[in-house]
Amino acid sequence: MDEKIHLEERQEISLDRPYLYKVYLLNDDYTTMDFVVYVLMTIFDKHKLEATAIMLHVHRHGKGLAGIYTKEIAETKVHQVETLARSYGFPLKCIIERDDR
Ligand code: TYC
Repeated sequence: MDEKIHLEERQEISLDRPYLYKVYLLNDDYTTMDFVVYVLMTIFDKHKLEATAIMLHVHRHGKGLAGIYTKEIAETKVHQVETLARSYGFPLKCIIERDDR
């Protein structure tokens, strides 16, 4: 009886709204700072000042938040970043983490 009530509560919460996913850029030694700023402006719709701040945060701390999206959009962003980076010969990497709620 207790278990059933608990399960129903969980279902109600999870149907509420989709999970969101954080997309992080990772630091490396080879991708240029200008390219990372360009990626943040073109793929993550940041203005130059914010893009520069995020890039410097990644450079100093190893990882930085580029944006928060639904799953499919987050996965598309990662693919766009890595495809663009490889086409310029950069090893830039991106990871996704499901947002807490
Ligand atoms: N560390 C790189 C450099 O010194 C710059 C950089 C910043 C690379 C952010 C990746 O996600 C990154 N050229």
